[in-house]
Amino acid sequence: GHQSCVLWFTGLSGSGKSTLANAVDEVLFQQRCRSYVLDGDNIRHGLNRDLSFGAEDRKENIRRIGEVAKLFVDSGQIVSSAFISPFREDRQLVRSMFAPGEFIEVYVHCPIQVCEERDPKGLYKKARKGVIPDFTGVSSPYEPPHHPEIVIETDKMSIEQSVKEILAYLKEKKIL
Ligand code: GGZ
Repeated sequence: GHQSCVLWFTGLSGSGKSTLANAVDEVLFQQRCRSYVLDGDNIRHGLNRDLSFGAEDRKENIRRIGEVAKLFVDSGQIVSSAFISPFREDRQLVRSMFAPGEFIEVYVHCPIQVCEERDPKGLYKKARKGVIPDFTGVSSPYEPPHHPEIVIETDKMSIEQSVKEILAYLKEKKIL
């Protein structure tokens, strides 16, 4: 058995949040943990399809995701949540919904220049042209966490190494 918790990945578009969350989920599955990933694919396209990228809607996006994460945690799972979640106050609100130690903020740090070079969906290019308004890091702010539990620098570390670091944290905290 294992404890339940939420791994709250936060960072810029293209920083590697979803990739990391899915890689962690994969290893947890192999270790017979009950684990689930929340990301744009299953939330932004479903439950939150009515929300835009304006500040108020991002706030509501994160609030709802926090509530969903809480349901999964109550059901005994390890939740990996991968959203930009650019505002400190919104992340703080989600943190306050959980018991101490249950909310683990993972700052997926990567210089914007590197995210922009990766640009897998061509979104930065569109944002620079002004085709996409309010784009995080270009025309909308990203507020980095002051005291994240874990920092992963995806321009310096492999996915494998990053996953190891996160798993080591979970073991150290006796979640695994
Ligand atoms: C930022 C945007 C925007 C704007 C569309 N700003 O790299 P992606 O494509 O796959 O991930 C980004 C995703 C961000 O959604 P989140 O729900 O994580 O954002 S937030 O937590 O701020 O609510 C990006 C795409 O949606 N996308 N427009 N304007 N990212």
